Amino acid sequence: MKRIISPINSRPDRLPPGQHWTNKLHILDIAGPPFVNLEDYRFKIFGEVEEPVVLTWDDIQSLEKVELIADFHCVTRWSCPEVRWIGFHVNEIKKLVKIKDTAKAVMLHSLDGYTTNVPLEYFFDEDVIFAYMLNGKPLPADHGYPLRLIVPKLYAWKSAKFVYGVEFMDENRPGFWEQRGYHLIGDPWKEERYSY
Ligand SMILES: Nc1nc2c(c(=O)[nH]1)N[C@H]1C(S)=C(S)[C@@H](COP(=O)(O)O)O[C@H]1N2
Ligand SMILES: [Mo]
Repeated sequence: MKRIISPINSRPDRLPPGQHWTNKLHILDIAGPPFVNLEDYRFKIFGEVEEPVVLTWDDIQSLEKVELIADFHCVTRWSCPEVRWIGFHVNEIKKLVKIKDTAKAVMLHSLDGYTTNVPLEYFFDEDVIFAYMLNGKPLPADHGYPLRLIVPKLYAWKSAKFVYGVEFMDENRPGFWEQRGYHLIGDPWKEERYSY
């Protein structure tokens, strides 16, 4: 299994401005965990791609496994150090679909109705994975079972839990929190908390 240690973990400015360390992942979501039956679960890749793809849970398990160790920064000012995730790297998506040149950003779609947008240059980064395990165990329901995105270099609201779809978009359109004033990018080192 490939191991990635997010480069943010070794930066001298490791703790972004206005954040404090906590040793716990606080649970934050808009509606609580949805009920998921893995037999029926499907992961869809669509939008600005040549041919959309639909994966089953077995398909996801057959993708190359990676382990990511990364700090997790929530916009509500807590940061949790060295969280251990296992899943598949976002580059696996490039092997499954041909992304059109018109694609500029992705929208993550979640089973609780949540959405969040990530520009392509942040999405296809060395430390971005779709995770199905946390600290050596299957993702707990509260933390995004069965699958979630992890984007260590952006605030945690971009790390969509309960994900069922990735939509490639021709512009960086706002998701759930972004429509309510959160920043369209969300870089913690630039304190991109709000869009105003
Ligand atoms: N589907 C979904 N994903 C979500 C959210 C949500 O409400 N729904 N909340 C986000 C926010 S604001 C944060 S801080 C993190 C929290 O992750 P955790 O509950 O695993 O700590 O999940 C993010 N992903
Ligand atoms: Mo958050």
